[in-house]
Amino acid sequence: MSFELPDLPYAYDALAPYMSAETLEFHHDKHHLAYVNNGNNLLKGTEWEGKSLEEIVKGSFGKNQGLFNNAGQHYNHLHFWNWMKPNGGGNKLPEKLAKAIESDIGGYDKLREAFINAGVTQFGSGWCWLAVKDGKLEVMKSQNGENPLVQGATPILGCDVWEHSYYIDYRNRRPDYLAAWVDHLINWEYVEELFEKAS
Ligand code: MN3
Repeated sequence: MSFELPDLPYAYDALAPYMSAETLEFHHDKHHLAYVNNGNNLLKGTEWEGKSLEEIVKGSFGKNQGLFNNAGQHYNHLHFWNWMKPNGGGNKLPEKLAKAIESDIGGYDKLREAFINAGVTQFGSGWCWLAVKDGKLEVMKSQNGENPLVQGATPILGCDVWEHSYYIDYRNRRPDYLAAWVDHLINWEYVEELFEKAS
């Protein structure tokens, strides 16, 4: 199978004012498309041709850096578009997820603080995450195109802290972008769906 760029699950202007149409046009139509095209070119003739995206991401990590970068970012962005929705975010957690966050992280406020802190302290490009590892929820961060899959965990929520994700709307204010993202954009239903699959 080859990588394909999906349509956004909402209109380009649906996430404003927290994420502008201009940001989504660049981020989806140019950045994600480049990962798709580069990934397809680099996948050709490798042992991972015909494998699932997860298998490609895990298999190419540490073995084929170029392919991994693009496959990892394709995986991350496929989910990233679905981790957001209009009128999302805040403490509106589905029940099962709320219980797990309470017992594993200490509640929504602690999760919010730890998640934003992970994104703010990721030096340079990368991602911050909520992932399931050994049956427990954990906040993580990663550099560049890496994600919790290569740390033996399953990501259920992730925020892109590459500058291309926020510079048009927030300039250098990454903490403001992360706070707005958590408070207004997270699609908790999609997070719950991935949580159910992972646990
Ligand atoms: Mn990105």
